[in-house]
Amino acid sequence: MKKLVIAAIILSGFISFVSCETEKKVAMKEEEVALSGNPLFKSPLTADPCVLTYNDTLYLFTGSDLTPQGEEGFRMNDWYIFSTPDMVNWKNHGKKLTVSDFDWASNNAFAGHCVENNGKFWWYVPMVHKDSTARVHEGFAIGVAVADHPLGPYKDPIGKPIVADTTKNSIPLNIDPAVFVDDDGEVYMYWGSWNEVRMVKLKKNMVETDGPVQNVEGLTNFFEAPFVHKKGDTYYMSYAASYPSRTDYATAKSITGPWTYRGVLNDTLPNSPTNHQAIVNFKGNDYFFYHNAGLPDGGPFRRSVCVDKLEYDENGLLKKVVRTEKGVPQIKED
Ligand code: FUB
Repeated sequence: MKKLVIAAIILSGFISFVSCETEKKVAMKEEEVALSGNPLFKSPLTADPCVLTYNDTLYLFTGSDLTPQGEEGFRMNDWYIFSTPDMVNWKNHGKKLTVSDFDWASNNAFAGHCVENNGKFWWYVPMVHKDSTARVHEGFAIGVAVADHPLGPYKDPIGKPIVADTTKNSIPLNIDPAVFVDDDGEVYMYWGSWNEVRMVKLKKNMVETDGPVQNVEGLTNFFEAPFVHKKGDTYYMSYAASYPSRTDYATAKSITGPWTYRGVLNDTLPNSPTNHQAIVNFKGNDYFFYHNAGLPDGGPFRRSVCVDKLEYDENGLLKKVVRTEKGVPQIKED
């Protein structure tokens, strides 16, 4: 009997040791999942993300804040490209486009957008026009640079902007282009800031407008940074709403609207009045890119790009983004 009791005690000890070890292994496995972390990069300061996927790689295009700590106002001269195969291992390819690549531009490398079409990569960017006679309003104009690969080299193919202050029905601040190539091959550019948003069709050559600049209705609280993506039959227009800005969104059954307002997608940030979003599906996962001022020496003019998950509900509406410091998990491929 005594021997039996001793054996039972040893057995139960062994069982609890084994189950403890199993729990530890499960916990370790969870810990072992690598995460991107937010902000994504400690240096340089990055802002205004836009993203595209090509050949199993995600390319991230950003502006860069040069404003010294404690100073006010945007100082931005260049755009960078980063890439990743898995959301955790990022490569900084450096400055791939700069204001001086455009003969017509003088300064302020604000938020751009790069898209693939006709086997080329078209990087639309706003800057201030050099020519003071072209500056009817704030002087911003939107130009384009083209390349054969997402990493460039990029060249301005026309030597002039596509939309400027002098364009009929343009707005005081012609910034934040968002270009969308629709399934039927038609191309549209949205842009806007300071509560005004516009849309124009682009010709197949990607460098000229095709028809008049149109007003856009239905984007309640629109402030700036329009961005269009499509899932299934639905077009989603996300944008910076009010100021300081959060991100709101609207949906439509056509790229040209009408847009139905759907509410808040990302709340206002505690430390940056801008947050400029971009949305992408990469290897089956949906991502929401944005910037915050999350580095220790960050601020409204010293911003940093982050990424978190984007989720849809059962009706195809977007769930509010949950911002994290961990970022997103590494994509593991079998
Ligand atoms: O980065 C300069 C401007 O701030 C961008 O063009 C806006 O979208 C806002 O992020």
